[in-house]
Amino acid sequence: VSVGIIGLGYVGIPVSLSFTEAGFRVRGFDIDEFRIDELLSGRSYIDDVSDTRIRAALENGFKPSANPSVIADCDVYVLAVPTGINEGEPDMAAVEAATKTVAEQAGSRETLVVVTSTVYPGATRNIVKPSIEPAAEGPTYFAMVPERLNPGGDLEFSKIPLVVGADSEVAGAVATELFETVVSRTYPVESTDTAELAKTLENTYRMVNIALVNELVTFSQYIDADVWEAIDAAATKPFGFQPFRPGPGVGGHCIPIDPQFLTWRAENLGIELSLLNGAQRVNDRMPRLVANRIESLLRENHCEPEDASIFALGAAYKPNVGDTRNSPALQVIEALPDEAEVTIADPHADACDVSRKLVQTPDPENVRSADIVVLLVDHKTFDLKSIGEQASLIFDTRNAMPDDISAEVVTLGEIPER
Ligand code: SAJ
Repeated sequence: VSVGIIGLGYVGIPVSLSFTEAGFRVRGFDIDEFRIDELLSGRSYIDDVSDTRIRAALENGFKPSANPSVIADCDVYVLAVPTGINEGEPDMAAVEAATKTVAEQAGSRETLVVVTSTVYPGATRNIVKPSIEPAAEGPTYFAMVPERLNPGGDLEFSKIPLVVGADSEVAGAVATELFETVVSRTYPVESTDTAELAKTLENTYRMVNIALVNELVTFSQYIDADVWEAIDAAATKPFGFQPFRPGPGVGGHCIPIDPQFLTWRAENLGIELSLLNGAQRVNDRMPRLVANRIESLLRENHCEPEDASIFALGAAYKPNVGDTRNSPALQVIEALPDEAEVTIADPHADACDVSRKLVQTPDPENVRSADIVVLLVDHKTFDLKSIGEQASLIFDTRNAMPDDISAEVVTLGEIPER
C-alpha cells in the first residue's frame, strides 16, 4: 500500500516514519526544498526525531520530494499541513493547496484521504471533499484523524490514541485498520465533523482551564489566599480535577489558536460562545498584567521602569522548547518600556525571534546588576538556586523559585496591587 504524506513538519515526519517502519511504501511531499534536502541528506529538522530514524526510513524506501508527482497514484493521502488563525479567521490556505495537489495526483484506484491538520468542525466535509471528489477517477473515501503530538513531550507517536472520524462505514474501517498499524489504540467517531470537534474541544479544554487559574491568580492577591497552594490542594480530590498552573499567558501554535476555530465557526452561525471568548480574554490580558506588576515592583524599589535593567528568564512559549510562537514571555517583554534595558536568557530560543538582547544562559554579573529578575519560563536547565543567590529581587510568574534563597521573591498573585 502506498501512502502519500503532504506536509513534512512536526506531524508529517513522525507519521511518514511510522508508516515506513510499518512496511508501507511512503512518499512525502513538501513545498520547502530546504526540508527535502535535509531529509535526503539524512538530517532531521524535527525535535524528538533522530537523524538515524530518517536514514533508516530512506533505506526502507521513504521518498521525500518537493515535486508533487512523488505522490502520484497513492492508495492513501495524509494531509499534515499547518493551519492557523489570521485576525480571527481560520487560515486554510495550506489545506486548500494540499487538497488541490491530491486532486491532481490521485490516480484511478480506490483512494483514502486523511486529514490530520487541526481544522474547524465541517472543514473536511466542506473544503477537502468537494475539491477532491469531482476530480477523482476511482472511489474516494475521507477520514479525519486529528494529530495529538505534544511538542517537547516524551510520549511517542505509537502510544498516543487517535480519534478516527469518517462519514462512511468503509472509510471508517479502512482508516481504522490503517492507523492501527502505527498506534496502539484508535477511537472511531461517526463523522469527520465529530473528530474535528473532538480535537478543538481537547485543546479548548486546556485553554479554558488555564484561564480559570489565571483569573483566580488575579483575584487571589486581594483575598490573601495562595492560589498555587489551593490548586495543589484541589488536586488531592480523587478524579476530576486536573491541576493547571497560572502563568504570564498562553502561547504556542495550538492552545491559543484552536478555540478560535470554534468561536469563528459559531460566529458564522450567529452564536456567541461567551465562555470561550471570555477565557481567551483572560489569557490575553495576562502579559499586560505581568508587565504592570513588574513596573509596580520596580517603583516600590525606587526604580523607574524606564531606567530599569530587567533580566528575563525565558523567551519560549513553554518550558524546554525553543518555539517562540505566540510566546507570552515575549508579549510581557514587549509590554515593558522600550527605554528599559532588558536582557533575556533562553537556552533554546533563536535570537532572530527576539527583539531584545538574548543570551543562552544567565551570567551572574547580569543577574546581580539587574534591578529585577523575572522568571517567565521555567526551563529545566535554569539554575534557579544560583540565580536566587545572585539576584536581589525576583518576580516569579511560575512559582518555580526554590525557597531558601537570599533574593526577595514575589510570586504572581502574591502581593496586592498598589
Ligand atoms: N500553560 C499554562 N498553564 C498550564 C499549562 C500550559 O500557562 O497549566 C501554558 C504554557 O506555558 C503554554 C500554553 O499554555 O504557553 C500551551 O501549553 P501546552 O502545554 O498545552 O502546550 P502545547 O501547545 O505545546 O501542546 C498542547 C499539548 N497539550 C498537552 O496536553 C500538553 C499537546 O498534547 C497537544 O497535542 C498540542 O497542544 C496540540 O498539538 O494541540
